[in-house]
Amino acid sequence: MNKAHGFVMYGAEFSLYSGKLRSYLRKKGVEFTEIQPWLLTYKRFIVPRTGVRYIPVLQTPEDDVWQDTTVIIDHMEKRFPQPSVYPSTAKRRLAALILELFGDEWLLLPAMHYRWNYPEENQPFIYREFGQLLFPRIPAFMQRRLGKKLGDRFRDVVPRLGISRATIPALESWYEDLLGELNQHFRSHDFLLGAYPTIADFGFIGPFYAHLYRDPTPGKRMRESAPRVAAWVERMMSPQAVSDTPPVEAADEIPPTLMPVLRRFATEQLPVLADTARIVDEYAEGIGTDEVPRFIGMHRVKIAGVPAERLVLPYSLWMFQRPLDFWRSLEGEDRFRCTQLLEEIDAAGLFDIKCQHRLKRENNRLYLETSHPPASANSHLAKKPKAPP
Ligand SMILES: N[C@@H](CCC(=O)N[C@@H](CS)C(=O)NCC(=O)O)C(=O)O
Repeated sequence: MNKAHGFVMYGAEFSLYSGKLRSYLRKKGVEFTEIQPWLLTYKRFIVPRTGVRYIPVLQTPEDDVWQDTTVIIDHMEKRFPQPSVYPSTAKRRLAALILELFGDEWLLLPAMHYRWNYPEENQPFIYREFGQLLFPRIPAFMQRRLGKKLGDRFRDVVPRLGISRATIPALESWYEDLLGELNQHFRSHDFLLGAYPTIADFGFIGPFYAHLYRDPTPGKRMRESAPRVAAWVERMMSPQAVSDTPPVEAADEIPPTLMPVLRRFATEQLPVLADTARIVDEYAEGIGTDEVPRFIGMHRVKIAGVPAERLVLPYSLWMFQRPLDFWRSLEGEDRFRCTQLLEEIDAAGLFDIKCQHRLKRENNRLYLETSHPPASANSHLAKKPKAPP
């Protein structure tokens, strides 16, 4: 048990990335308190200390305040290295990094679709949750009204992710096939890469908990058609930590039942990442400023094989740099084995994407790596610790 008192997580049950962090802290056995941020917590603490309006946020006992689950997990891994969530062998580690990216950034599609496109069952539930979180002290009917106002901001993003009348049938059958593959996988394995959770599981649990398990419509479907996936969600969210003893890693092998899921990354997400890299490069060469915006226009992509228009998301590219950097750092036998893996999942051609302009994350914002954030970039962060309300 990683006993260090005083970690505080600001997060919500219905928030995708909060589920990822909560699961990580529990599996690592980190003791923490969770605070549900309401309106004033955002105003007085989250925004001044992080400069952005995202959850989850983790506050350390030393009063460092971190946002972004990937960054938080990497800080925590340095502090609590055992048992590591990063496999020590090359092929498994590459697969884990790819699957974190796939879970975080691509499984957002079914998550957002099922939450927002089944209004009768889901929306009263989710509007109430938004309202209760942000305005806990007002009457229920007002909570629902204000919760709707906030929820609709998320709902309005759905079509801009490429989820439309044209893509929905293919997206649903794609997701059902994925559920089937995972259900089959969890017949023989407790977690994605085998006997213990890795960063791959934490990438997947975000969309799979808050939206696909917990929201009424997709939750019912999952429990009925893929009960082993539902059982994995419950394992991932249970308070029980994994053992302190570092797991002895098996040979550097990927469970065969996981290969279809890795192929989905290669055929679906990878071409979108390649096009994002091209657009970020154009942006950097053109009028681009040092800070890279959250969205750079729209691009034509395919979703579940169907053409769609979608927002260009530079953050996904920042996440993609992780497996890419790891892959580029490899030599000899490790490089050979990972090349084989990429070939087996049909990713070899595209994986070595040219990212002429790398992205870096500073003060919770994205910048072109060749540039320096302006001196004023820190000025949006409060220096003095403030007590959360
Ligand atoms: N990639 C970030 C994303 C955080 C994020 O997008 N959080 C959502 C809730 S799950 C949020 O706060 N969104 C507010 C918004 O988009 O304005 C992470 O891993 O923490």
